[in-house]
Amino acid sequence: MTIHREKNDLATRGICALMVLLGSVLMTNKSGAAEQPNVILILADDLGIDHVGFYGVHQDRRPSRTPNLDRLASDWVAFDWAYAFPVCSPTRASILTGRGPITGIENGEHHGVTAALKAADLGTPDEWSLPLDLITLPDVLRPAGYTSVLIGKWHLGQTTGENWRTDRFWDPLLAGFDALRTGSKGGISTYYGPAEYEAYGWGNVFFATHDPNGVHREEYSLSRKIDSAVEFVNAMQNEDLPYFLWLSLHSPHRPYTVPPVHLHRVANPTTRLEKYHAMVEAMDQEIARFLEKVDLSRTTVIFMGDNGTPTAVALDPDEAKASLADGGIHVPLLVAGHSVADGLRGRRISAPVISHDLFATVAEITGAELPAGHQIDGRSFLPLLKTRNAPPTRTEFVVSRVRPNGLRGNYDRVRLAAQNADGFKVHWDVLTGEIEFFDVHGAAYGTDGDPLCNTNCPDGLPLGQRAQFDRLIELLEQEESKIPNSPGTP
Ligand SMILES: [Ca+2]
Repeated sequence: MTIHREKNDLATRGICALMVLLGSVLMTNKSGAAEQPNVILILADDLGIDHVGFYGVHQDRRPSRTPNLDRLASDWVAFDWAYAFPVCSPTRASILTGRGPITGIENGEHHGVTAALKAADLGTPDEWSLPLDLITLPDVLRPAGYTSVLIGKWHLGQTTGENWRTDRFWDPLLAGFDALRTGSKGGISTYYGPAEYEAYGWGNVFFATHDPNGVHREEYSLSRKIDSAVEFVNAMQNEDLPYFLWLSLHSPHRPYTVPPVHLHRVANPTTRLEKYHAMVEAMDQEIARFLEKVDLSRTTVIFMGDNGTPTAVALDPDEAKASLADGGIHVPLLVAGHSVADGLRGRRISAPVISHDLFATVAEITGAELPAGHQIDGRSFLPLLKTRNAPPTRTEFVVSRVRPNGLRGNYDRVRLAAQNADGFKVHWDVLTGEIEFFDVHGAAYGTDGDPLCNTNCPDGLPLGQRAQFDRLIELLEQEESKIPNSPGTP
């Protein structure tokens, strides 16, 4: 399935202000219906459940202060078992396409974003980007009348040509977004000042819609993105055309940097953990500032982390980003607003969900339809927001960690994990053959805990556990069989 997009001209994009861009977009989209809610996805970068207070993962270790998220959890719907991929880019690709990296459910198609695009490679043509022809969430939202806008981190594409300093990279406009504001191609090198704009050597190209004169002020990056989001929401509040806003925060990803003093209460933060505490608290406070401007009667808001907390600051370093251990993939997820039934506010959901479910969920919320025959892995969890005793929308899922990026062979890491709604989970290191079987729900909350068994475990398992193990192994073998040039022997 191929989708054709009009290629926006870089130079034109560079001199257009956002609302000019939006004006042309809105004229070409079909008339939006007033009952179609806006959708805002706030994605935190590198925030696992261990640093979000209300999850209470480590009773003996202090998480970051998140008073606003904690308060929202009592008024929003909070998911206790939400998962993502263990690093940035695969999670973002899964949200945008509704598919896991390996999938291959349709004629061998997959997005193949199996690892984070590297900073050093973001400008070189041999790194792997999200493929240009895949159908994205903004692609399916456009015919439903939606305008899609990205504020913040992208991390899914590099240049399409030879000269990475001047050629166009595989940017969000090529992925279907209608407009961009304050953000960056990948991570940022500093949270203060114009150096952010130089991250990965691509200058102010991405930011041209934010500041066409190229004059950048010294300010805190997080606050600048929140300012952009507030400005956008205010500009759209009198429109009857719906929008999808992806507010893709860089926070609290490294560099671990002390935020402005008015945004946190950490006294003299000096260690990485203390700075991370301050960054999470600042993010929590700035999200609250943004949400004050959002009309939840017309808008559905989703807040999620993109992967687990990094090793340097995780409360358990063995359960951290880049790992398929629970702490590497178990993320906060909160939903509120138009799509949540009144009787479900404050409810905790124990059904498992995974990042590519966001695609299907947002599509259902907005009334967007997939092109005929197009298949995705994600399943809409909207029923869980509408009905108190709705059954789980999925009972199992698979996550992966494969390097190098792109599913092109010569792998140095192929790790898969499958988990079910009962909390049973199998890790498989395909290159070494190591297999471990866990009861995640039975372990300390939010950790894998001790494995029930390893490598030769079926022999010693009780019958019920053995059935669970066998099913998870079956899922893993299916996933592994789809890896091009797979190194494994199922
Ligand atoms: Ca991340």
